[in-house]
Amino acid sequence: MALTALLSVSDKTGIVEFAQALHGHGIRLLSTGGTAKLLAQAGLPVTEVSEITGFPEMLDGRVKTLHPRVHGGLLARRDVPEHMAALKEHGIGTIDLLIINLYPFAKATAKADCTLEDAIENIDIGGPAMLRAAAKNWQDVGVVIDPTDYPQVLAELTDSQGTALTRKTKFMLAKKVFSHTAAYDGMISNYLTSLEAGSEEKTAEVPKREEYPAVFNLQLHKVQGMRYGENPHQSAAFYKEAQVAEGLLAGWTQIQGKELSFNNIADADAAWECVKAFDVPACVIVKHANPCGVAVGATLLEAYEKALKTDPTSAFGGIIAFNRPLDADVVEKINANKHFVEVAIAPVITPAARAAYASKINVRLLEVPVSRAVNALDMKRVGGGMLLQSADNIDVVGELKVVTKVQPTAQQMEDLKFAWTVARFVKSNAIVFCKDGMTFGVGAGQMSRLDSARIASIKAQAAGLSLSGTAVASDAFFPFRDGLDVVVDAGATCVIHPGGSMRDEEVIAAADERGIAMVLTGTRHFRH
Ligand code: 93A
Repeated sequence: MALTALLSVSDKTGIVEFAQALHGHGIRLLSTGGTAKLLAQAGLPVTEVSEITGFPEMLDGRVKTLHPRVHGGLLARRDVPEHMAALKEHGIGTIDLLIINLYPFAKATAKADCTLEDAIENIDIGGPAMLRAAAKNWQDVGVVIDPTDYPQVLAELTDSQGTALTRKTKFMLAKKVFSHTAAYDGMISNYLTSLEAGSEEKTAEVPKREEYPAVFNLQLHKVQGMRYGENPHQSAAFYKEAQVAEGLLAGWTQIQGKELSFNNIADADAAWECVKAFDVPACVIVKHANPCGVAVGATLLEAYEKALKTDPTSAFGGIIAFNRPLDADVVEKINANKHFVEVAIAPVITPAARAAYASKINVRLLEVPVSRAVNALDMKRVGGGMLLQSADNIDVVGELKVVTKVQPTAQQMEDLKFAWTVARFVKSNAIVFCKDGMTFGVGAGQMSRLDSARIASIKAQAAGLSLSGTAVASDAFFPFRDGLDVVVDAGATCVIHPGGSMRDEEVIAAADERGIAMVLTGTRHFRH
């Protein structure tokens, strides 16, 4: 028997072509007002839902499809004789395919002048009800919420001469529906709960959405459960932003190795975000979310060898990221160094590099498409919830101001910019010694800036590196001159930091007294 499809879409892109193809397979078309009109204009035979229900669309379209003749046709189990008998008794036909997209709530509320009334009218009721009904009855109804599924659906209808979708596809489509309706309701709830008490009457005072659109539109989808969390006794799951365009999770491909762990993903993200910040071949080695070696070079091999020198002890068992295609020469060097890494990431891993890594079955190899686009959001876990903010994406080297008598040389300026870029990816308080496109000492995550400075120089010494003539970046201002004295004592000859302390003058005077160059960025890069 011929199938029946109900089409009801707000975004009508591609719907005529899709309906034409359905019609070509002998499928009967049912539709709501606006969609039906469009299909009829295209010459398609279409039955309006109102003809079936015997009710006109009413209440400004608020009630179009909320009727037993629609929901009975979607929800009846074809394998339960009583269900089919009930349909027959009431003259209800089955609906076998449902094609829907909902009122554009996100789009409407993203507009700066959206009033509460506009928002409310953009809450779809009948659409989600039909979607949920069809998805609940997924074994009998194919339900399409995502236009990118149109080709697959049509291909299966072609294969079956317009009679059926595969069970696998129907289940996949149903899962998408519940993710979609959950996110849709989440969005409505986020919007309403964000309104100040009383602002429901004074819609003009509703907070401006354009100031935090990404935060406001946050939608998460569960990708999978994980074997465990940060520690083996913690349970964990892995979620992805629904509209993620950029970042580690946007499109990685795992080439080899065990399943990525919770810590692997967190560290891989830190390494990837840092290595992406460089325009020239770069290598970043991360351990416990902090870079323990960052370098640039004429080639990736040079960058790797330099990055490893910073802290070879910590680099063992770390995560390594590259911003250029990874070839066999680098992998062979990593292997020759007996440098075990948990994860290696690059935009491309060449066949030769894969072959060179093939015997190291525990190393997880990730290919991640590189893009200059930046993550929109940063989230932090706190007891009972999370904090959301726009990501720290500010241009790393904006306006720089030299404040000392000594001017930095061109080479020093290069080193300072490199150090400042790295400091953004080091947990606060961050002190980073650099020279010649390489980190020489990284002090991370200390409660006092002075201790970060001390640790960075101790680590450089332990790695056998001389800090003489290095450039130092500090992620926030020096509150006192003591931190500055530590880095100059260690050998630094120029320093970059945001400035902005009450004691800037005292710190600048100390820099002049010590005869070093100091550059202020005006931008702080705390990272917790
Ligand atoms: O106002 S509703 O919540 N009431 C309904 O009964 C209903 N049925 C379908 N909105 C309803 N829809 C939605 O109308 C669909 O989800 C779709 O977004 C839109 C399509 O309307 P039209 O075909 O008239 O353009």
